[in-house]
Amino acid sequence: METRLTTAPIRTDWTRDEIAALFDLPFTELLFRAAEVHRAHHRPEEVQLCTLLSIKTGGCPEDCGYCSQSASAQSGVKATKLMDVREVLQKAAQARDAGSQRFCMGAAWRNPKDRDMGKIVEIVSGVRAMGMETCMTLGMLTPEQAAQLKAAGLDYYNHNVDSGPEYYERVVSTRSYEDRLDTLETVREAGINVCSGGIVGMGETRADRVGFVHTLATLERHPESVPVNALVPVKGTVLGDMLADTPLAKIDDIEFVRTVAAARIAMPLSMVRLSAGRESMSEATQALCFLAGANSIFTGDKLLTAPNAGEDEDMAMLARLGLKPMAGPEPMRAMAEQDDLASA
Ligand code: SAM
Ligand code: DTB
Ligand code: SF4
Repeated sequence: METRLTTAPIRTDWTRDEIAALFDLPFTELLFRAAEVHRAHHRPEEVQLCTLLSIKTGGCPEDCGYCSQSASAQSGVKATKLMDVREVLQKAAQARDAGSQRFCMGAAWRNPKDRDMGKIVEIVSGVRAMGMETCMTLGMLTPEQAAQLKAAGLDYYNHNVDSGPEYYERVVSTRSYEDRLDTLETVREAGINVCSGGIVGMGETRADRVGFVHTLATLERHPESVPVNALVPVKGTVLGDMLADTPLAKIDDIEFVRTVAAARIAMPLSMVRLSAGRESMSEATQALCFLAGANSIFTGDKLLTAPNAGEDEDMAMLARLGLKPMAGPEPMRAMAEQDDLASA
């Protein structure tokens, strides 16, 4: 099926009340509207398969309350050095051969050191030369580092806002929401596609989830990629332990699907990614996410440090749902369309 394009305007002037009104719709109505938007801009029968690799694990100086890789967590994750280029390229080749289109690499850094950039650049150009789409998430960037990544051919840079601004401050103390937005701007200015999303199920309120979608949907230009993660509760992290003690704080699946649907409606052209946390979701919930507009999943038996369903299980799920792995490029036309609208 060809991607259909509509002339509906892409709005960046959403109010919080408007986003809240989406969340408040009857669930079936919300899903119906999100599915309509999805069909207007994307190929709804396709799901992009992506693989994650942690190229530098653990020992991170930041104190993100959800993360197993923070040096302040007691998660048992062992800190490692930056992986060798050859080893990363081997993993990328394995992922490509298993059907992944996109390779996302993460480092547990507050920011990369300039001395690491040579290796990072080699990794980006190597993975790209294999015909895979590349995404990196390395923490805060200077404009010079962003320019180096762009020159190496990096397709996307991931840097999540994680939640609404108010809740963010309760989850991370070593940096501010503004710091996050500044890096997004640096990435945008370097001409790299922006990947920014967040985590639901951290004990935040509906208003925080509204704030999260609102932040992304009111950026001057929507992120081309919006990962929506369900918290993977890890023992020894602040949030993992808090949720273990107060299980009622766990988000319900319907609310997770609502967040995906609101993101889809507010950011019609973006790739909305059903990211971490699928291990604790039924196939029925995942199917609702696809109906609500999710375009992609992380496959392979590991996320960065947490376990994930393997390729075989995912291929079987897609077959049962009658969906297929995305074969061609992402609807880049959609991005070009956004460019046109921005310059109109
Ligand atoms: N250090 C870099 C940073 O924070 O931008 C990159 C790596 S960091 C692990 C990438 C993203 O993974 C975070 O922004 C967060 O949204 C997500 N993440 C980390 N731990 C998670 C967890 N336990 N459950 C769900 N998502 C998680
Ligand atoms: C994103 O939003 N989710 C991915 C990717 N971007 C880098 C990371 C998920 C991490 C899940 C927890 C873990 O494996 O440690
Ligand atoms: Fe470090 Fe990123 Fe984990 Fe925060 S989310 S502790 S910055 S690796």
